[in-house]
Amino acid sequence: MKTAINEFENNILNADDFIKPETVKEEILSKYPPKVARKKSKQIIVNRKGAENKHPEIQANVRTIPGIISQRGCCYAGCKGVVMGPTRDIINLTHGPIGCGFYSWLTRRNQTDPSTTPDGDNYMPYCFSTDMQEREIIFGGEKKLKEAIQEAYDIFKPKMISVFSTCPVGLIGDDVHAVTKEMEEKLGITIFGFSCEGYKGVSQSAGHHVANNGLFKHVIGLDNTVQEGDYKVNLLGEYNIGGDAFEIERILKKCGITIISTFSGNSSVDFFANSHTADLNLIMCYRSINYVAEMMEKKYGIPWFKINFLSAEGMSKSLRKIAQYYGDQKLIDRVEEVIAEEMPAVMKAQNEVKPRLKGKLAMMFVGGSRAHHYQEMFREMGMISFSAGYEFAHRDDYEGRQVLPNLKVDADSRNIEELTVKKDPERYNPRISEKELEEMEKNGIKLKDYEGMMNEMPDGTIVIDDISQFETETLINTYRPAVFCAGIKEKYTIQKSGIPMKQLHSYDTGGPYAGYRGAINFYHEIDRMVNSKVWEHLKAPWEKSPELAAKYAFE
Ligand code: CFM
Repeated sequence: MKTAINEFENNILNADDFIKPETVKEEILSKYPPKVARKKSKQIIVNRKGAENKHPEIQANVRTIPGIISQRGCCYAGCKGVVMGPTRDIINLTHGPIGCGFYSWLTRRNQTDPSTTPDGDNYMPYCFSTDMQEREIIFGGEKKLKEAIQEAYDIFKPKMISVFSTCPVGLIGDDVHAVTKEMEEKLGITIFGFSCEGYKGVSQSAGHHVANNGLFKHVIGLDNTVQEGDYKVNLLGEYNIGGDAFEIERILKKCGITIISTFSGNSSVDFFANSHTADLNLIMCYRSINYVAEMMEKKYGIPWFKINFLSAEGMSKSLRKIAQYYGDQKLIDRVEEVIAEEMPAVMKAQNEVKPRLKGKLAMMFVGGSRAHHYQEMFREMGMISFSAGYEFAHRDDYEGRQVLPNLKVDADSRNIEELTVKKDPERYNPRISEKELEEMEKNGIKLKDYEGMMNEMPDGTIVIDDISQFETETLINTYRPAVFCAGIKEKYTIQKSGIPMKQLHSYDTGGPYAGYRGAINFYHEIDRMVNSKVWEHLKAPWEKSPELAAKYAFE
């Protein structure tokens, strides 16, 4: 389908006939009741740099207005599904009604390869739940929880069990921590609980934080074995959706970089337990796991920096940053060799798709990091990320970490425990000195920093936090983008309006999209979707050229 947008070239945002985003914002707000409009106006931002070259402030991580259809999930989803879910050899037991366990079971395409750990344990194909009934809601569910832990232990003999609290558990006051402690003593394996009741916080983001705290308190640091390897890193916030982590592992290995642990794609709790022995933490998804990075730095002295392995350019930049960090000529040379080996195939694919995609618009509304990470990928195809937003990100994900000191801590955030972390008396070992750190900053290697999404988007783009169904439809109908990226809840309404829709959560059935081979996959996928003939057939033949036309008598 030929859309108005297709006529615009790269500089579309400055074209005279391009509908001004300010107009669209006004149009959206005019449909809301005044109170809602006031709140929403702070979440719909036209990204233009104003005075001091700063973009406007955005409101994020606040409650969704009741009645508005949002894309968000719950705290339990963030803790159990997102952070802990991809770990194959821990039994993740949902304490709650069966629906919570069932609908968080295998719905996220996080892949795993059990052959990479000697015991090959993999409980991910199973769904563990206490299947709470009215009985437990009235009389308490602790007894049933104890029995469930015992049963799981008897059948599987796992090395670790964790328990996730769902809404009713918090409401009736079951003490999962007392139960897990008692069972830990009884069974002699690591067992711990999460207070990740669905209603905590304002979205799944709260659950990430709860999961980070649990991992840090109960798992990280359990095994002090020092492994072989010249450059030992942890990969934080990579969940192996559609096999992304496999491709990243391939490339890092080729460069001679050892991954001690990935949190938590293709992971084992054995890797987590040992992760404090790494030299460096690389953060892929900042939103979901920055807490672990910060706490590991305080306790063990491991520095962190942000990388992005999505897009070929991102991959190369990140590899170079890692090599520069170590400053070892051997690694610097090896990284260049690997990039030179991988890039010809990437360029071939880019050159193939670019003429068909150049200047087209993409919109992406996903989670808390991908709406940013995929922009480079679209740029490589010549496309423009005109509108983007997160479901549950915080202001630092949009505007960068410099806003952190000004963040308001509201009642919903206060609900989530902040751990007090101190230097470990024996194991604290700062990997780099203050002087080296200064030296690195001078050379442009920024540690402990994230610039956020808005800084990397052109002027005149629209950024929307916690986008609603109505706002999505308005954007689509106004701009007719070449592709819209979001999740399953949005997929079919978008496709029905004639716009190709790519899921950036599950990747539909595709992937990997990370690394070099992933980028090639993604270019071809977008090209296939956007240039498919199917969109031409959206109107039935009789709608396009009616042979018979009728009028109502009153017309
Ligand atoms: Fe991080 Fe994620 Fe994301 Fe996320 Fe997610 Fe996901 Fe996501 Mo779906 S951890 S914030 S809670 S990158 S499940 S792998 S795709 S919303 S953008």
